[in-house]
Amino acid sequence: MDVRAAVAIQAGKPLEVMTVQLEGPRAGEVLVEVKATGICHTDDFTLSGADPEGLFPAILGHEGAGIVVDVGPGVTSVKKGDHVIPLYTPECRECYSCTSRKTNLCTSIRATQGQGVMPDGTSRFSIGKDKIHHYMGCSTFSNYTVLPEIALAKINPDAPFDKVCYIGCGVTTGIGAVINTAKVEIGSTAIVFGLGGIGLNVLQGLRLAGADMIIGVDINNDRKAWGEKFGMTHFVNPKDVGDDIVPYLVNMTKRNGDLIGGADYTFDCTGNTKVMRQALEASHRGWGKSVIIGVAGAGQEISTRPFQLVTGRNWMGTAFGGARGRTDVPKIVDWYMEGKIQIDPMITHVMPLEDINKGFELMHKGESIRGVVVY
Ligand code: NAD
Ligand code: AHE
Ligand code: ZN
Repeated sequence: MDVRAAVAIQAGKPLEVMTVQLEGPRAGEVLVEVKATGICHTDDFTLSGADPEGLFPAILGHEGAGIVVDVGPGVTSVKKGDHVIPLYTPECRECYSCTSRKTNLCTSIRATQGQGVMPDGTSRFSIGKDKIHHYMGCSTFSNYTVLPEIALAKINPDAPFDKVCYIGCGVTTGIGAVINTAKVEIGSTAIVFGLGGIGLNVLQGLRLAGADMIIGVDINNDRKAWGEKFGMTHFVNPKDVGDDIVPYLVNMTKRNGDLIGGADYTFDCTGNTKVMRQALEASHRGWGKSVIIGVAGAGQEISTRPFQLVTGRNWMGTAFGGARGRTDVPKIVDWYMEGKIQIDPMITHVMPLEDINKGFELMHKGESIRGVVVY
């Protein structure tokens, strides 16, 4: 069938909106009409050429919501008409990783996902005779896409697509990093570096978890007001602090006669490796947990003095907030429907597919929190 898609033809170039061909679902696969998709910083990262796994041409987008329109042979968990959220971290419930119960990182189709193809090694997207790569197993910058059934979470049909698409990445990543990965307790102190589409959701996760002191750090002063909306108690702009923000934050988090200082939990939501180091070193000696959420470009590495770890700080990371998509995503949609979490205010811009490059420009200028394409 002919579908409308924004195609990443080449790294560093704007997406090109065009008609491409999509083949129907094969065994174990599902055809989804995408109704809305968020634009995540990771789409921009891959489009920039910094992603070691970046392939071109490709149809990017991994933060969608839509309706099942057809299923291939053998599909049992979803049917025509179901409302679904595509999962870039699938949940097969059978592989070594899923059955370990130690991780959300299902490995059953990770290899082909990274190669931009379906689990059988072929692509469903093409322009004429030329193949177009899938992206993160989702390709939601197309009004129709095909996914394996293990990569679809069935959700409440009353949930609005243009809001809950954000649960396909940003909301789940931010809240999940707090609840599933860091396991923050009531009364904790926390520092969130980077108050964008992910960091604000870390803030709302911290508020849900009952953290006391929640410090937000961002180089964009406009993010102070945003942070305050989602539970931030203090804001720091590193540009106002001078050379080294770490001692400043460590001092700020001293409480109850503590002579050392440092936050119980810190989160990097910038993708900047220098910030990741600051986040680790601003966590508390002896027990601090520092969670890397940001994605860093090809060739970049993190460093710190090993003494930081010897003295009990824990450096960890999270993908999709540690969420098991088919199990957890429907619950997060319900939290939204019940008013337990907020999404609407963070969706600052809504646009048709034709304007998707404007969504990327707004992100670059720091003007949007989440841009959402509605089909
Ligand atoms: P965003 O562009 O909306 O927000 C980034 C924020 O960081 C901005 O507010 C920016 O001003 C701030 N910032 C930039 N440099 C900074 C610095 N030196 N110090 C303090 N603040 C700084 O991006 P986003 O959508 O929130 O994504 C954030 C990161 O998380 C990206 O790297 C993205 O690729 C990654 N991500 C990871 C996962 C995961 O599963 N691990 C999921 C989604 C996104
Ligand atoms: N392909 C990159 C890494 C990109 C990355 O870290 N992706 C995150 C999700 S970001 C969503 O916005 C993730 O889930 N990673 C786990 C995985 O298996 O990809 C690289 O560096 O090669
Ligand atoms: Zn994302």
